[in-house]
Amino acid sequence: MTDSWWKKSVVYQIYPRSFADSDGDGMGDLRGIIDHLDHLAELGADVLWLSPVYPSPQDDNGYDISDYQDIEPLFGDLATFDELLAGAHERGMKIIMDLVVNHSSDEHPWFLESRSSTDNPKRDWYWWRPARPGMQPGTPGAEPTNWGSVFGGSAWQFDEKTGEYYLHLFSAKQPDLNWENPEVRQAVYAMMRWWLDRGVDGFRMDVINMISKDVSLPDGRLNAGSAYADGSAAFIGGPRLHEFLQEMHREVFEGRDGLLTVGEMPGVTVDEAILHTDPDRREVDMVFQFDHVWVDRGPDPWRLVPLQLTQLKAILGRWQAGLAEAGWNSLYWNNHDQPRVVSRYGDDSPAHRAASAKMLGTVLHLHRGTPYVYQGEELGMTNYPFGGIDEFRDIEALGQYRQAVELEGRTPEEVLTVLRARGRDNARTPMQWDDSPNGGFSTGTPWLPVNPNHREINAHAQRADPDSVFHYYRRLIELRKTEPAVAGGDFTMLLPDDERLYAFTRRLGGTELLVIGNFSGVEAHAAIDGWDGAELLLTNLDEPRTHLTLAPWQAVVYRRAV
Ligand code: TEU
Repeated sequence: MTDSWWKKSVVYQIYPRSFADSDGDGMGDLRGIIDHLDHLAELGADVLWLSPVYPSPQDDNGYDISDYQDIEPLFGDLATFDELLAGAHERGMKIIMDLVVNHSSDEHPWFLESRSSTDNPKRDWYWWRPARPGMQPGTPGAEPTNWGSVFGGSAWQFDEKTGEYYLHLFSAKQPDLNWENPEVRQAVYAMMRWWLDRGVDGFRMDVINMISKDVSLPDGRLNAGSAYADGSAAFIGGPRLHEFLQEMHREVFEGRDGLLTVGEMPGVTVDEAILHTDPDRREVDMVFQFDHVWVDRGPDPWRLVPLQLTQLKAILGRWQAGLAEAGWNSLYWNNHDQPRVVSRYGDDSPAHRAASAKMLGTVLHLHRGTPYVYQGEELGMTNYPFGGIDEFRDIEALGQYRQAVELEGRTPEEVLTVLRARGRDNARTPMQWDDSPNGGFSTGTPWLPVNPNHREINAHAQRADPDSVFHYYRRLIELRKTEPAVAGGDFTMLLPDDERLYAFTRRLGGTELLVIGNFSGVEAHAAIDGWDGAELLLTNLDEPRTHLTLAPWQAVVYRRAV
């Protein structure tokens, strides 16, 4: 791919069920997105990424797909999809689809056939295995491996009908597709071409670094206190991953221009990411790595670890340096799986919420890479005040809670403390459009409650306020279009040992930018020389009174000629 327009672009992620409900059933839909395209165009988004909109039993909110070539009736139909695509294109925005092909739904016709008998032609499209030798099939411990699923419990589901187990790294309703089988791969490529022919502009590829597995399926290491093992060594960055991605590129993307591909890759290393994103290797344009959102995760999954800024800088600095020559970074704080960043790495109290949201946006967008904005991030939306487990809807929260409390002897309170801070439903409460009872999201009963703070934090109020997080994000995105060093400059980290200030420079030709963010509630001075008299391009608060002394949660971007 020679054409790298996406280096100058910003992607906006839409989680359709929580974005805007046009028909009052409490669930967002495609018409709701069409109704709000102007909000996205005004913000300056170049690309919209839609989380899955395909027919699905909704066990994992659409990441369990039962038909890859249609639209979920709750969301609309293909005609409405075409209208959405045209509406986005008219406004100069592209649309990329979520591609979920590590697994399908157990209700997909492929799986229904596969499970029907051991000699069905599609049997081998999924991972079927007999019980552990010498054990009674279907009894505890007889699973083919000791792997746990991401959502709690075993990664294997026993199927009475044929007496074998199938692999599901996620929910039992998400059986893993067997990419070793060339028919599976060709079926996926044909489906991808069908969407591109329809006019979509690329794909975000769900857990794409899990599609190649070590076919010997070895047991994983069991950590003390956990009921199941982590099997990921056998399926993260597996033996044929590069081969499969290169084949996909040849079969699907070769000869097509103007597209964007981003592979979601939990656990990917910098070295692997260089190989995946080096344009000469023809795999994907960029990957989502996870190191910087796992920085506040300790060895014990049910204990919160506070953010240590020096670690965050070490991680992101390593990614910046690693992909400086070949490859390209994606940049994100938020998505539908992460808690709200202002509550996580910022300060969501009324005094500092807006400033810290703007500071976090500044630091992220000024790194080298393509920034992603998750719906509501441009408003500084916060985590939801969850009470008990009955208020969560996410299959991950519910499954992990069950395993931790019922099998591993954790107390409900310790598990809830972590779910409230880190649970995925924090990202999934409805978009806050205005101060009306359901935040303008729906006239019915929202599938997940709207955050009560929508009365203060909403798009309507922020569009009217030039000082809002929304207008700040708009200016930040605009800066990428007007200052070439934002997209193209090289990156140098400064002050790596400072626990409060995140500081770096970007340089392109004769222009250098200095970016500093104060990740704390106290004033802090940056001991950096040579910036007297530099032009202040952007700040989220008043101009610093003293040179390079930042107020709590302040961000500054300076420019100088070099
Ligand atoms: O997420 C992949 C993934 O690794 C998640 O398990 C994530 O790390 C975790 O949920 C964080 O708490 C993708 C999708 O983004 C997610 O929504 C799906 O549930 C998952 O794949 C299965 O399709």
